[in-house]
Amino acid sequence: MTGGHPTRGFVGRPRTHNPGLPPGQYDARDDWPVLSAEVTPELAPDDWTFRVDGLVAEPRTWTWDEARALPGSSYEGDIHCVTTWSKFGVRFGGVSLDVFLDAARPDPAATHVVAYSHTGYTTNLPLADVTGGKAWVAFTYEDAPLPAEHGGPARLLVPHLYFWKSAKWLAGLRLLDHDEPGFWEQNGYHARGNPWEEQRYAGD
Ligand SMILES: Nc1nc2c(c(=O)[nH]1)N[C@H]1C(S)=C(S)[C@@H](COP(=O)(O)O)O[C@H]1N2
Ligand SMILES: [Mo]
Repeated sequence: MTGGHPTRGFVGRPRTHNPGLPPGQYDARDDWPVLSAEVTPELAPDDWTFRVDGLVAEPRTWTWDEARALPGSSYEGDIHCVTTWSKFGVRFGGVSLDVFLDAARPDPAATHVVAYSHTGYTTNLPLADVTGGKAWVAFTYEDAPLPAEHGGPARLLVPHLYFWKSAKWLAGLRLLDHDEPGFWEQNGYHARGNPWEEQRYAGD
């Protein structure tokens, strides 16, 4: 017997039996697959804008410089794609959606949003899933500019839902008083997409 400290175990996460892994997911480790329905657009920061419209008191559009000048915040945690890969401990930097929504002042009747991309991609979310510090307009990944294929210059980040909700090349949010299925949701995917409840397809 010695009086040594107990060992901390091995460094790194096991591929299975990871309590952070939602049901049916695997740990993609260093891989970050690209999943795009569109060709990656050539979208320079100077051509990027972000708009909040629909059921708001003050529809607003921000340029890149205006958005980058807002108070920033970051997300460090996990992301989960419905195609079953998850990534652990990733870091995105950006601006909380709360900052944009507070400026536009949502109508009390607003219950849902449709996020839309500069390419035409859409995805729907309950307003409650993009407020309260749960969603970002993300500009950086691991402290470097977000790569174009991953949605740069800016994407939506809603990490507590399946990653198809995190619209790449984000152009805006439209606030609605009802739910309106987006691109994948019209094609059989779940309206909300909570990975912990395995809400992959409509009816799950
Ligand atoms: N504009 C746009 N955003 C999108 C998609 C897309 O096809 N177009 N795919 C979604 C899906 S299905 C996933 S899993 C993630 C993938 O992001 P990644 O390519 O950075 O891994 O983006 C989401 N956002
Ligand atoms: Mo996906």
